[in-house]
Amino acid sequence: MGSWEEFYATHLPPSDFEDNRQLLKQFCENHLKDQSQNIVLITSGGTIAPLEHNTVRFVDNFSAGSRGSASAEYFLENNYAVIFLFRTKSLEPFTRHFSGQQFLDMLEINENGENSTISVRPDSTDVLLPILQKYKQAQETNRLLYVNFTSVSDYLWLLRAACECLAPFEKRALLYLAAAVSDFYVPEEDMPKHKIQSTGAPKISLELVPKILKPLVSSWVPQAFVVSFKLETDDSLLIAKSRESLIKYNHKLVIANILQTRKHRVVLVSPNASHEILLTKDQAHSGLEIEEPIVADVTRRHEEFQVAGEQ
Ligand code: PAZ
Repeated sequence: MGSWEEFYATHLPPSDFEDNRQLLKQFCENHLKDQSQNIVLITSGGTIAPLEHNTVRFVDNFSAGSRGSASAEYFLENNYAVIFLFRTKSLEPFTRHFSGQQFLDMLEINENGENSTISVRPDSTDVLLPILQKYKQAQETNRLLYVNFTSVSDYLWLLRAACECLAPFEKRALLYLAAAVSDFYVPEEDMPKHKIQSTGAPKISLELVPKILKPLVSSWVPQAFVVSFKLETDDSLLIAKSRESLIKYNHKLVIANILQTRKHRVVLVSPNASHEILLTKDQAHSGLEIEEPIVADVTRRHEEFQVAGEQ
């Protein structure tokens, strides 16, 4: 595995990097002045590892962005300013509630020739209104910034840029790293320029992506409250791997989950303890999302962390 310094030295930033950096800078400057404003960076969705420079094929993963997009809404409800760093075409806060044709089904046409209008079906107002109100409130208070990425390299560039802007918030900054970032990639110098031809079975050799939590915790945002996520498919590894990560990177919390049960069970692993959040079937049927108690717990810990720092 190459070092993270080597990664940035050998991989170009995404083409819209400067624009996004300016947006991040502006958003953070606007909120920095208010001493009572907490801010969270949420990463969400998977990353691709391209196999060609002119990318036709890539290695991807399962992540839909449900965790990150739902959490963003709950952080807004807890009065955080939210930077939502998400994989292009993965779920986003507010629009995540409507998939496929669901949104169109909520509308009706009031026929009047050229003056026809559209309105929300009366039986859909109850669903749409609260979501729209919360979305508008986030927009009007300028508390939600969307920044998107596709490849693991784009993600790493944007993550570092976001951290640079978050560092001045010190303890008020919370990093909630829910994205499923590829552990493997093809370095740019080893990638063919054009589409791999199907004249023979290709030999693709993947390298390890450098572990970015190390510089992030120790140098980029050393005073922030950093929460990482750990996904496993083997339950017997979950807690041990989470503890290993806490010891290695020295951050505050790992939220551990298993692929198949991630929507109703997580374990919050801190250096001294672990705490399970488990949704009952009734809670899940009544519409409670696990991100609501997760975010309540994380914001409480963030608050305690800030208060402890003042003493
Ligand atoms: O995006 P999603 O809701 O489908 O899944 C969420 C998740 C499992 C990607 C997230 O909870 C997580 O564990 N992220 C970190 C994955 C890892 O790198 O171990």
